[in-house]
Amino acid sequence: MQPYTQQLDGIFPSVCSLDCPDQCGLLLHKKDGKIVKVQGDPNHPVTKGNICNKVRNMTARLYDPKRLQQPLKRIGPKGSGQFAPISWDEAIDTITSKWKTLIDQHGPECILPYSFYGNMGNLSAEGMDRRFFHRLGASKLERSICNAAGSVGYQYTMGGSFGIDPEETIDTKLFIMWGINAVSTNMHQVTIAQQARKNGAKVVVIDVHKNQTGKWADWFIPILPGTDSALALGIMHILYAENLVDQPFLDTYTVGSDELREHVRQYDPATVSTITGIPLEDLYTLARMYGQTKPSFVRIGNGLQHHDNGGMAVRTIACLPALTGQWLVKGGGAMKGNSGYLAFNSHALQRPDLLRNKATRTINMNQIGQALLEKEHPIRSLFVYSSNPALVAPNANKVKEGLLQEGLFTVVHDLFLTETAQYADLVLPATSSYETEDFYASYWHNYVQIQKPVMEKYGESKSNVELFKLLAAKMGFEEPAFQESEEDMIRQALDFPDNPYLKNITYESLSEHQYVKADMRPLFPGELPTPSGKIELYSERMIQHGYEPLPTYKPIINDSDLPFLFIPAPNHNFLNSTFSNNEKHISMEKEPKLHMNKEDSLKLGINDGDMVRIWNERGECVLKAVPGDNVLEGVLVSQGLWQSTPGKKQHINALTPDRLSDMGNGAVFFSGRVDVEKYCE
Ligand SMILES: Nc1nc2c(c(=O)[nH]1)N[C@H]1C(S)=C(S)[C@@H](COP(=O)(O)OP(=O)(O)OC[C@H]3O[C@@H](n4cnc5c(=O)[nH]c(N)nc54)[C@H](O)[C@@H]3O)O[C@H]1N2
Ligand SMILES: Nc1nc2c(c(=O)[nH]1)N[C@H]1C(S)=C(S)[C@@H](COP(=O)(O)OP(=O)(O)OC[C@H]3O[C@@H](n4cnc5c(=O)[nH]c(N)nc54)[C@H](O)[C@@H]3O)O[C@H]1N2
Ligand code: SF4
Ligand SMILES: [Mo]
Repeated sequence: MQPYTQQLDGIFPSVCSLDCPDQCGLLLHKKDGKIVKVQGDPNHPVTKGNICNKVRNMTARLYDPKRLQQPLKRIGPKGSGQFAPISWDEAIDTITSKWKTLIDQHGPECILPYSFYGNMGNLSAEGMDRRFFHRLGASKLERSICNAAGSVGYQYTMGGSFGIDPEETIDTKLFIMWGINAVSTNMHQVTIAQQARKNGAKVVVIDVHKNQTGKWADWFIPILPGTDSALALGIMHILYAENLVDQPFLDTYTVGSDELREHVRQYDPATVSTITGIPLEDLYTLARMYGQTKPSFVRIGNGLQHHDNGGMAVRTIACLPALTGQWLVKGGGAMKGNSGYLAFNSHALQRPDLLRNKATRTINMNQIGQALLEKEHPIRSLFVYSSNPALVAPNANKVKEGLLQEGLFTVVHDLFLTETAQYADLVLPATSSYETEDFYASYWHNYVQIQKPVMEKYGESKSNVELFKLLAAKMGFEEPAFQESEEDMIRQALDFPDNPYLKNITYESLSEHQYVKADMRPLFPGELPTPSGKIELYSERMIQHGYEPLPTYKPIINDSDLPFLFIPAPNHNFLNSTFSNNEKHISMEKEPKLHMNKEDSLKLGINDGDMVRIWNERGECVLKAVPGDNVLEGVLVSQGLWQSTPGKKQHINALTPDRLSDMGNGAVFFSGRVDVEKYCE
């Protein structure tokens, strides 16, 4: 068969490459060689032809006139956004000769890659790039901006990223959507819950903001930010006190139930109600509902773990299903993320052995601003791809200051001249995921999918794999690892007998079927990858790592005396900063807003639609106020990562703290304090 790229017309299978749990199956419609329509694949077993508006409008991004077609070099002052086109030869020559000099003078650790999952394809996100930077001996990046705290927390309880199969939640009777804005961020979980609802299921949403998901719920429970572990401990208190626990399950499958029973006595409902802001009656109703409904499913979101205490919050909530024995019932249990089932051979893909045991330093991506400003052993070159740190990283003014340093040689590989690329010395055009071969493993629905290139490479753009091969060749790296094809790499990654769930997933089965499911089996009866093989309500390992062995509530850090907690969450029509530079998507989202409680707005003389200034010691923003009942007093919520626009102060991360969470060195975007006032020009 002709490769898809050479067929000018037709409908071709694809997969959504965005960092979204749903990882939809897609169909790309081509006419005269151009993709004219992006549609959901109706045959995909989970996503079933439904896709979000963002991706339905993807062609506007693919062929956006602003999309990069050629390499660019800076011709004005740093950050001025003035660039001139150059050839790929000149670009690769410039980078490699600069790096050779830097390595001779300062060693390879003065070079830092910065990347994340702008394209979830595993070859793009953690393939040839990792091989290259390992071989180079560059500083390593700790990629903990997203789910690090929660993953580590969940792991202490459950041993790894293993939750229930979302397809089974069709049988669930009680959904607790906890710190997840699923209508915007996991829409197919909402679709499944809707179907379960027809069979009598109830949906409870626990969030600091009554957003679209809260409005969709049968019962919305507003909670004060960063107090979720206290709520979970209060529920446990009531479950034990009212004998709503499943003792046979606890005896067989858990460690530490007796210790936990004693420990949660201190989290009496009155205390928990004060901490969380949840009325006493509601606390009892929720705990009893949870204790009496089977199967129930707790979908643990990413929002609640972007706090100082986020790891412990997830660790604590993950204990709940064990107390009532949910795990033995189809549709019962919890999920934070399911990446454990589809774990592949990342050693073969990333080749850390190419580092040859050199101990290189590691830099946390959440503290990139600070790292760039470090005077001792400074970072002298930053290579950014598949991420947009100037917009997405916390404490943005510091990031900007770092990027503006004259001595820093910055290269950005992206589809657009992003906020970060504005500060670059060289900008390289990247292909979209539809232009290159890759494989995708969902962290929610347990299917692996393959992408074969569908459209010709746009302009002179190159994929991540191609780019790092070119760089390797020019650096003189001769290892076979830098010669391998996409197909070779996919085969190596899937060759992983350590993970029995991957059994049926091969290059052949993917090429034939487009999506193949993990060989799923129930977690229980069975052994978990915890030290005891059981659910660890009490964890010895946590003591070794310096934590309390039992789930515990610790308040978030008060980082100033300012009166409001600020929650700058994602929005519906962007994906992190992706789409924030496409007119179509901006028009769907309109403008950045600030949600506040109407009592607070009354006290401050702020009316609906007023422009308000929010600020703290890190920075300031000016947004449009939306007073109402959607947040509790003392809480402010914005949505979306809006790009800097002349005359507007809407760079949300100018306000966010860059300290690290209790576990996994994660980001704490939602634990910062601010003040707010009516804005006068
Ligand atoms: N449309 C859209 N979809 C996306 C993304 C996007 O930007 N836009 N981003 C993608 C990515 S990378 C990720 S990680 C996921 C994130 O998606 P989610 O898992 O939904 O996480 P967030 O949207 O960050 O936050 C979820 C909710 O947590 C709430 N929250 C904040 N603090 C607290 C708290 O202390 N307690 C509780 N209970 N709730 C709290 C916020 O108000 C928000 O409604 O979505 C992915 N999908
Ligand atoms: N205030 C606040 N800040 C946040 C969050 C929040 O909730 N609130 N969420 C955080 C979270 S959970 C996350 S995951 C991060 C995400 O932060 P990032 O990983 O930086 O995600 P994006 O903003 O989507 O940027 C991805 C970039 O990759 C580019 N790209 C796409 N495909 C490719 C490719 O194949 N090759 C190359 N070279 N580039 C490509 C896109 O054009 C885009 O510019 O943001 C974090 N920042
Ligand atoms: S962003 Fe999420 S919901 Fe939208 S098409 Fe991609 S995977 Fe599906
Ligand atoms: Mo994320």
